[in-house]
Amino acid sequence: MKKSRTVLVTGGCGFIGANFVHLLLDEYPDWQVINLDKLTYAGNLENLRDATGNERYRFIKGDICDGSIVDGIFREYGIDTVVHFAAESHVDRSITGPADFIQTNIVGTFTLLEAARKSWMPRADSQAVFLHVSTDEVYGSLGETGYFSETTSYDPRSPYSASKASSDHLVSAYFHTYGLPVRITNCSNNYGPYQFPEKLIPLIFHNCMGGRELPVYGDGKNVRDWLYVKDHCEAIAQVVQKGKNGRSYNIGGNNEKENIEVVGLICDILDRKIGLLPTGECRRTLIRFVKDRLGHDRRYAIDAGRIRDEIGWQPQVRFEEGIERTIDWYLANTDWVSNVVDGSYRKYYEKMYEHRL
Ligand code: NAD
Ligand code: TDX
Repeated sequence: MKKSRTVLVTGGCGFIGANFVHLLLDEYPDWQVINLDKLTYAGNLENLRDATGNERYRFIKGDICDGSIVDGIFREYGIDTVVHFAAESHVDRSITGPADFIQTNIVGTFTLLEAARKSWMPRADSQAVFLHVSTDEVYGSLGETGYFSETTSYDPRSPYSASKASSDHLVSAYFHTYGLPVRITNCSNNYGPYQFPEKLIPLIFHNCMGGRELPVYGDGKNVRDWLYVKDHCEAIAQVVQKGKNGRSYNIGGNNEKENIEVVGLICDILDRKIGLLPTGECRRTLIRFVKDRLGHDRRYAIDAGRIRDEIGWQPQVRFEEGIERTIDWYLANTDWVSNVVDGSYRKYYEKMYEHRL
């Protein structure tokens, strides 16, 4: 039996957050969702167009670093669950401009922790959960062998992963110091609907559609462990319900692939689904090896034994199926992609949704 909850989702207009809000509205009928999102370049109200008018859903435009907004939400809605996605999430942007990453990922997480502490402590309701959504990148880079487990030492290499590692440490500190009921999930690379086309898979899709070059960093042999986004969202919902406070859970897809393999596969799927390029060539001819990302982590791979054994979660969607589904979604939503790429998504609805506490 799923208990009723009032969930503050932060960053619900981004890629994983929007998929998570859809999951809750579709499959958790007793859960109310308050979505706090600043609508940075990565936040898109189009992602939650279907939720408009749903009485279990409320959107609030605001910054997680703004203590008065966050405190007001806890007071007004009686939040008993926080699922914290909001972050600056793109490694390349963290290399060229780290300041926003420090502000949102560290100061923003701190602001939310303080609001939860003031609202819930010293005696938090037994149902209260603060779930911090984090990444496997906090563990650094693997060589040819081995896996990240929850006991692997933190060794972040980019400003992005360092900011996420800092926020993970703050979250843990609030458990040890104040007894705040926190949980952390560290997940591998996600793919699926609504991913911003700066990330590898949607970027390659978009460039393939326009017959543009496909940039592959370095030798293309860096390895990522890909997980279909709906599997990640279900894992998070399970950790909210069945996880233990003060504990972290690694989430992964058991699906290691070299980048060049992923890029080649997208080319092949598109050649098959929509035909060759107008020149008669296959899309693999668009691949270009370009200058490597600074500090590019070589390999990520997750040991997801803890969440499997303690919570019973395992990925359901095989990569071959998930990538077909993802390409089909992007093909059916070319307007979504072009609105993002030409910037027109920024104009939609923003004013309509503005809410002052
Ligand atoms: P995203 O960049 O697509 O979305 C981030 C969302 O947060 C956007 O809607 C943005 O408007 C919002 N946001 C940013 N700064 C904000 C602020 N100061 N206040 C309020 N809202 C703000 O990110 P994503 O890929 O959906 O990732 C979500 C979370 O999951 C992040 O914490 C990320 O570190 C983590 N994560 C992502 C992946 C992945 O593969 N994408 C893997 C593991 C973990
Ligand atoms: O144009 C590209 N060419 C390329 O070769 C891009 C954008 C990426 N790459 C490579 C870099 C990585 O090895 O592809 C791999 C995947 O890159 P991204 O999609 O940028 O993801 P990554 O850097 O691995 O980080 C992602 O997964 C972990 C998310 O962006 C993070 O938020 C998450 O924590």
